[in-house]
Amino acid sequence: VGPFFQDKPRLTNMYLEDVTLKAYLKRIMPEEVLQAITPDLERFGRRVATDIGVLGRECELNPPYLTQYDAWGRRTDEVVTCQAWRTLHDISAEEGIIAIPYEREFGQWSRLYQVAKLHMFNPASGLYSCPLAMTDGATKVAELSGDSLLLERAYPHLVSRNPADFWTSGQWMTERRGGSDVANGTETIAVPQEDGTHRLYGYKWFSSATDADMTLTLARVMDNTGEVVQGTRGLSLFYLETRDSSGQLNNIQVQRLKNKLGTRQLPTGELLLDGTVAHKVSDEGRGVAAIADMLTITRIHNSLMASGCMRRLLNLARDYSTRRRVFGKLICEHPLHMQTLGRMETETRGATLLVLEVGRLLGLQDCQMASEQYQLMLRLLTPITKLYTAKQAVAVCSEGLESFGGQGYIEDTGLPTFLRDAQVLSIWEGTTNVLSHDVLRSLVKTKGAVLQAFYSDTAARLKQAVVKENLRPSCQAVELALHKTMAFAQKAASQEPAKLEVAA
Ligand code: MFK
Ligand code: FAD
Repeated sequence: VGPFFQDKPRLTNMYLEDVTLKAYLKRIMPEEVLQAITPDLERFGRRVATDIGVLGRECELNPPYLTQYDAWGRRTDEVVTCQAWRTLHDISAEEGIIAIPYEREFGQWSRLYQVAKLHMFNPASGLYSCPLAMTDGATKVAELSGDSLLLERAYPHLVSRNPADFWTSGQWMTERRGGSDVANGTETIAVPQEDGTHRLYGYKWFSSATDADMTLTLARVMDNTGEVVQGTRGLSLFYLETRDSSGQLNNIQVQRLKNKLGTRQLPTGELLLDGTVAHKVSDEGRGVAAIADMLTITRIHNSLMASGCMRRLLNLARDYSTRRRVFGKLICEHPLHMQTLGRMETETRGATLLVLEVGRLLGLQDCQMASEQYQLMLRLLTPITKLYTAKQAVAVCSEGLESFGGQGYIEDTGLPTFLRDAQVLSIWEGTTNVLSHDVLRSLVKTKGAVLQAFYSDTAARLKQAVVKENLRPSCQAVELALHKTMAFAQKAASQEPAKLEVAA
C-alpha cells in the first residue's frame, strides 16, 4: 500500500493573509481608526480559521430538523438546531457582528469595520451569517423607520452584545405565488384589531431564519368591508415576534423544513400564519419601499458571503498547492496551475474591493454623511455588486473545487459545501435578472443620475491615476467604457422602463 498520505490544506489567519482587505483598509481608513481595530481584526482572523470554522463545519454535519408533535400528540413545531449553531449565535453577539455599525464608536468607519469582519466570518459561520444578514437589515429598518415599538422593544436586543439578550430577525417576503413579484404574489392578509395590532393570515413559502426571535414581513391590510388592495400599493410592512412571553409560537405553524441543494445548516421552513399578532411598521401601501432598506443591507451581506467564500476557498487552494506533488514537483510549481489560481485571485480581489467600497458608502449613509453623489452610487452599486459577486462566487468555487482534484469532490473534506452554498447567492435576495431590473429601476427613478454619479466619481479617480501613477494606457479602455456608460445614462433620463430594458 505504501506509507504516503496527502497533507491536508490549512488556514492560519484570514486577516493577515488577506492582502486586498488589509491594503484597502490601510488606504481608506484614518490611521488611528485602523490602529484601534487591527488587534481585533487579527484576533478574529485567527478565530475564523480555527474555532469558528470548526463550529461552522459542525452545523453542516448536524443540520436542523423539525419536531412537529410531542409524545402526546400536541403540536409543538420545534426547530431543533445543533449546539454549534447556538454557540454561533452567542459568538455573533459577543463579537459585535451586528452591534459594531450601530454603536458607531468609529463613526462612518464602524460599518467598514463590521464589513471586514463579515467578509472573514461569513464563509466560516455555518451560515449563521444568514440570520445575521436579516438581523442587520431589521436593525437598519428600525433606525430608518423611527417606529417606536421597533426602536424601544426590538432594537436593544438586535444590537446587544450579550448572548442572553441578543435577538435575530427573519425576513418573510416570499410566498407561493411570488418571490420576485412580491407585489402581485403576496396573499397574506392583515386584519386590524381593536388594540391597534393586526392579525396575519397567510402562507410564507420560504423562511430561512425559522428559529429567529422576530421578523419583518409583508401583508395586505383588510378594510372594514373585507376588501384588500392588490398590487404594490396594497402591501404594508409588519413587525412580529415569533413567540409570546411564555414561549408559545405566535399562531405560527412550521409546516415543514425544506430539503435543499445547499444551505443545509439553515432551518429554511414554510410557515402558516393563522392569526399571528403583528405590528404595522410602514404607512399603509408603503411596504415594499420600507422593506427596501432591509434589502440593501441583506444584498450587501450576500456580496460579503460571495467575496468571503472565494477568499477562504482560494486560501485553502493556495496552501494545498504547496503540499500536493504531481509529475515530480509541487502543484504550485506548475505554471498552468498557478495561472488558474491567479485567475481566481483576480476575481476574488475584484469582488472584495467592490464590496468594501459599497461598505464605505453604507458607512457614510449610516452616519448621514453621504453626499448626494455617494447616496446615488450606493443605490446603483448595491444590486450590481450583489448580482455580479454571486455569479463570480459560483464560478470561483467551482474552479476552486477542481484545484483539489478528486478531493474537491469528496464530502469529508468540507470542500463541496462551498459550491452548493455559493449556488444560492444568485437566487435569494433577488435573482440576477430581478436585480438587473433593480439597476434599471434606480436609473429610471433618478433620471440617469445614478450613472452620472458613478461616472463623475470614476472619471475623477481615473484622472488621479493618470496624473499620479502614469497609468495612461490602462486607463484609456476604462475611459472608453465610461463614455459609453454616460451615453446610456443620458438615454435613461428620457426613456420608459420597458424601452430601457431593451436598450440595456
Ligand atoms: C450571508 C447571506 C446573506 C443573505 C441572506 C438572505 C437569506 C434569504 C432571504 C431572502 O431571500 S429574503 C427575500 C428577498 N426577496 C427579494 O429580494 C425580492 C426580489 N424582488 C424584488 O426585488 C422586486 O424588484 C420588488 C419586490 C422590489 C418589486 O416590487 P414592486 O412593488 O413591484 O416594485 P416597485 O413598484 O418598482 O417599487 C415599489 C417601491 O419600492 C418604489 O418606491 P416608490 O413607491 O417611492 O417609488 C421603489 O423605488 C422602491 N424600491 C424597490 N426596490 C428598491 C426600492 N427602493 C430602494 N432600493 C430598492 N432596491
Ligand atoms: P421566480 O420569481 O418564480 O423566478 C423564476 C425565474 O424567473 C428566475 O430565473 C428569475 O430570475 C426569473 N424572473 C422573475 N422575474 C423576472 C423578470 N421580471 N424578468 C426576467 N426574469 C425574471 N425568501 C424570503 O422571503 N425569506 C427567506 O428567508 C428566504 N430564504 C430562502 C432560502 C433559500 C435556500 C432559498 C433558495 C430561497 C429563499 N427565499 C427566501 C426565497 C427567495 O428570495 C426567492 O426564491 C427568490 O427571490 C426568487 O423568487 P421565486 O422563487 O419566486 O422565483
